[in-house]
Amino acid sequence: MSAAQSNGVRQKGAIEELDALIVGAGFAGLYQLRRLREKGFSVQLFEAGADVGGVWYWNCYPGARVDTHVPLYEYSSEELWRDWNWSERFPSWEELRRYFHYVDKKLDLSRDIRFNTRVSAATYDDDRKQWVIETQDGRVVRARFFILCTGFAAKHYMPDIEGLEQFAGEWHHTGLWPQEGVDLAGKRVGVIGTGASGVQVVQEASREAAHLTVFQRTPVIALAMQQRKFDEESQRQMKVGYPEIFRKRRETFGGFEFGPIEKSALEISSEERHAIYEELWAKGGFHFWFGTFSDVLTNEDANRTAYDFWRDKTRARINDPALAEKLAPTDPPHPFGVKRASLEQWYYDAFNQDNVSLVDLHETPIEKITAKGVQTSDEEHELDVLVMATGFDAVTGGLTQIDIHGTQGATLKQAWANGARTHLGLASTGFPNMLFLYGPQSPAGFCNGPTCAELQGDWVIACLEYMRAHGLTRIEATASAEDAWGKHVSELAEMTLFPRANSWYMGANIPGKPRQLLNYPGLPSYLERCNESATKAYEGFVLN
Ligand code: NA7
Repeated sequence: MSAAQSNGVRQKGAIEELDALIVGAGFAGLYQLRRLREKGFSVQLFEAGADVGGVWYWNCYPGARVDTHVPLYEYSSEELWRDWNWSERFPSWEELRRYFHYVDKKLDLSRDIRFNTRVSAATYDDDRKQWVIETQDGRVVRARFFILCTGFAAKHYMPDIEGLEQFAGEWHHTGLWPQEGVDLAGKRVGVIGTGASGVQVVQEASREAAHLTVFQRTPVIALAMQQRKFDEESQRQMKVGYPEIFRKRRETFGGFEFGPIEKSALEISSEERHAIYEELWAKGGFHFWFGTFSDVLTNEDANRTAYDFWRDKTRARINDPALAEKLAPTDPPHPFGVKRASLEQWYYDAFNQDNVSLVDLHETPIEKITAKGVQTSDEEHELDVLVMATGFDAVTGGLTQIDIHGTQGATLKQAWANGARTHLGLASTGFPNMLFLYGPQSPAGFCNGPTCAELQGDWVIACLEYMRAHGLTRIEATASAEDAWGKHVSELAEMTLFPRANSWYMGANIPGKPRQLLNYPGLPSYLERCNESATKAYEGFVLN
C-alpha cells in the first residue's frame, strides 16, 4: 500500500484529499514537491503565477538579477548541476527562469503544479485533522499538511502616495512587472526607491531612457558586484569544487561558502584593515558584507570603518561633490550592512550622465502624483514611465495575506498582529499541520533561497516521515516553545546592529507593521536547534 493510500487519499465528492498542499513554485516549493513525491506522499503545488520560478517569475523588470553568486544560488544535487552551465556569476532573471524550466523538465514537476491558482483561504478542520484550502477561482482541496513556500517577497508594497490614479503615463511595481516587458527606450523614466530593485532598474534605465529621475529617500549602500562571465570550460573547472562549497554553506552565517573573519576590525592597524577591505571588495558580491570582520555587524566603531571604506570607494566614482554627498554621505544614514546590502555594477557611474538626475526626497518630498508625473515640494517632474521600486511587506506578508483560520478563533493575520510568533520559524501555535519555509524567525533574508529551501526543507520532510512512521497525524507548536523562540530571536537581535535601521529586516518599511527582527541571524545555530528538536521527538511541538 502506498503512503498516499495509507493516509486515505481519495477523491471524495468534489473535494480532492491530499497528504500535502504546497503553496508557491519557487526554490522551496519545488524542493518540497520533489522530495515529498519521492517519499510517496500525495502532494500538489498551487502557484499564483503562470510559470515556475517564484520571485523570478514576478520580478522580471529590466536588470533584475540575483545577488547571491552561483553555485550557491542553485540546488545542490549533482543530478541537477552536472548538466547545467551558467553564463554569469550573478545570473539575470531570464537565465534563472531557464534554470527553473530545466529543473522542472528534468524532475517532471509541472504535472503536479496548478498554475494561475492563488490560494486565498484555509481553515483547519480539527475533527479530520486536515486543512480545507480554497483558491481564488473557487477550487477547494483538503490536505493533511499545508506547506507554505511563499518566499519573502510575495506581497509587494505600494506606498500611499496621493494621485497615482491620475498619472497619464505607465506605472509598474518592480515586483509585479508585466511579463511582456516595458519599453523604456527614449522615455522619461522615474524610479521611486533605491533598494536592490531600484539599483538594478536604474542601471538599465540609465542606458535607455531619454531622461531618468531617481527619487531617493535613504541612500543605498550598494557594494561592487564584480560580475563575471562564465564559459563551459570555466564552469567545468568550478564544478570540481561544488561538493565542498555545498558542504560549507551549512556552516556559515549566511549560507555562503565563506564566513566572517574571526577578528575584530579594531584589533589591527588601519593599513592592514584597509588591505583586507580591498581584498574583500575585489572578491565582490557579499564578501564585503558577510565575509568581513566578525564585529562589523555588532560593534559601531568596527562598523564605521567598513562604512568609511565603502564611502570613499563610492565617492571616487561620482564627479559632482554635492551629488557624491547625497549618494554616499560623509556620515552613514544607518550602520553599514544592517539594511540588506545591494549589489551594483554601474549604478554610481550612471549619475555622471547628463540624462540621469537625483531627487533627494529628504530635501524635496513627494507631494503627489499628477497626470504628468511626480510633484515634489519644489517641482513637477514630468514622466512617461514611473517605476515603483518600493519593496515588499517582506517575509510575513505572503503568509498573512491568505485568510488562514486555525483552531483558536483567530486568523494568522490576527494572531500575528503584534508580531510574528513561531517555533523555529517553521510553525505557529493554533495552526496545526501548517509549516512555512523561509518564514519569519527563520534565517530567510539572511540566507539565500536555495540553501534555505534544502536545509530547512529537509527538516519538514523528515518531520512528515517521522509522523507517518509513528502513525501521528497532527503537529502543533506549543505556546511556551513559541515564547522561548521569540525571546531567543530578540536577544540575538539585540546583540547586533540590525535594529538600528528602518529596514524590511525589522518590518520597519511598512507603516504600522510591528517592529521585530524577521530573520534568524546565524544559519548554523538555527540548524542546530532544529535538529535538536527533531532528535528529541520534535521538542517544542505536540504530536498526536
Ligand atoms: P527595499 O529594499 O525595501 O527598498 C525599497 C525602497 O523604496 C527603499 O529605497 C525605500 O526607501 C523606498 N521607499 C519605500 N517607500 C517609499 C516612499 N513612500 N517614498 C519614497 N521612497 C520609498 O525593496 P527592494 O525591492 O529594492 O528590495 C527588496 C529585497 O529584494 C532586497 O532586499 C533583496 O533581498 C531583494 P527607505 O530606504 O525606506 O527610505
